[in-house]
Amino acid sequence: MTDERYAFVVVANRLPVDRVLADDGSAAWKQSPGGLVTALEPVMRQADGAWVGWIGQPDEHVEPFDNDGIRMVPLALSAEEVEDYYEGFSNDTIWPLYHDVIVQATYHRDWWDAYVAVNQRFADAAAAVAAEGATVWVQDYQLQLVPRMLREQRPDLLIGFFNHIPFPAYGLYSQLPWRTQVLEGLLGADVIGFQRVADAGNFSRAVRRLLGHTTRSPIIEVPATESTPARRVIAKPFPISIDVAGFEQLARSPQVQERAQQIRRELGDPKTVILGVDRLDYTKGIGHRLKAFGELLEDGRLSVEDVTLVQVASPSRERVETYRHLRDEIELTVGRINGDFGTIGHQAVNYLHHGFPREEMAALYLAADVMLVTALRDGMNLVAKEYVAARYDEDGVLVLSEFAGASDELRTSLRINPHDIDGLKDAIMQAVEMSRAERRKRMRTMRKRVRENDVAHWSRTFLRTLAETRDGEGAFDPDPLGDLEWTVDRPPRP
Ligand code: GDG
Repeated sequence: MTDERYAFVVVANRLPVDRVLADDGSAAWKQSPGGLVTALEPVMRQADGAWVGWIGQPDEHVEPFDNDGIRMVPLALSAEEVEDYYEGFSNDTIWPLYHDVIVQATYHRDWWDAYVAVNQRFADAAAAVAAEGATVWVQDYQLQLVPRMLREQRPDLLIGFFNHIPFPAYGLYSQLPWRTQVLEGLLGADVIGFQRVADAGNFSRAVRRLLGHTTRSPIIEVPATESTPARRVIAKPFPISIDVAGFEQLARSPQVQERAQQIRRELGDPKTVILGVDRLDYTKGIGHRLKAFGELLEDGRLSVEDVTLVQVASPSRERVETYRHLRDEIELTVGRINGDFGTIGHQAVNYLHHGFPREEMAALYLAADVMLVTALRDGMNLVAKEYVAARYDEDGVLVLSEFAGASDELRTSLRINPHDIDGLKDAIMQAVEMSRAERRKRMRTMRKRVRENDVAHWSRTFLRTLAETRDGEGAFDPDPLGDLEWTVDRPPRP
């Protein structure tokens, strides 16, 4: 490990970098894609802190290093741990359970044992690099036990936890064989952040019912034990966002604009380009979207001469069986639609199963008249916010599932229930036919909202709430947060 100590430490399953091999065979680091990285990276850069996380490859032992002003503290996982803790418990137990069991959650005691052991190692690694009284911010569902494990070793720390995915209703959560241990793990934090009001409510309800603690939103009273004093924990929503200004700047660059026009030309200059961008995940409702689009072609309400659907489905979790099935199912559906409705000159669905650079994503957003976000359940959905941030021309229509956290904020999108295929079809038609004046009005309102709540606002609000849970003034040193305007708009103490 390292002897250096940091006043601000992020703990996440993954480090925000991937190891790549340069042409000459030497190793280099490249920023990896994904919601969490996109959201936290700008904050870390400004805060000059340390980030504890897995390198992304099994059995890789790498010494801590600096990357673009962020201290990286890699944690090694064995192939077996990756299988049981990551692909197993995290992605095949917690992920489906927390996304309302869209697919069945799998419960294995071996996976749970690995989850406990790996969470302990993350907690140990964070404890080793955190300075006295440091702030430690633990991220996401893979590390729910870390807050308590960390507090047991280091009661001096200020501990935050943010859950990027939904927290399920009690009726579903109570399936989890280790439901009390997970709640107790999370309650080791001083502040537990969720995406939506409903998620925070579900969590508090589970705490009341399973542990019997008193809750008075947003406060949870954790009673004293033989060895620990009584504590107050805050559980409330902090809707995550993106680097709005950075994204808009990218979209405004001449190269991206040129590329957006080129994309439309390459698609054969259709009247309407519809776009979907998702990790290939069953939570994203890609199948529902394809069904609606296919039926619109079949009904003759849309024609392939006029409309093209571009679907980016970036590869995800390909070692988990459910994901392999999903890929087969989606690709079969795309093939059917193209076979049934395509012509020599016009493809109905342009399906892309690979990742793209950020510039290409921005160009796709600019090229798209209609953006489809049809998630069956989604913590937030940053793609929806990126589309809005990219549309500096105040054009484009966002069709947005009410089951994505983003729909709480983006209220002038066309909000849909993706299970209601007829409703989804009507919304797509409304989007395709919407007047320029109405598109502008709706987009303007959404742009105002995302500008007000960008990722800096998200992290600032969370960290300020965290700092204020500590008795007395100045217990947390705000200096590492530099330009984040730490002291503005202090809300009243809860
Ligand atoms: C989890 C929660 C929550 C995707 N493909 C490419 C690419 N991406 C980028 C998108 C976006 C991010 O990945 C995806 O973020 P989402 O929010 O849409 O979804 P999840 O990955 O499921 O994220 C989610 C999020 O955490 C944050 O809290 O919103 O609800 O599930 O930024 O642009 N980026 C690039 N190439 C790709 O091919 N460059």
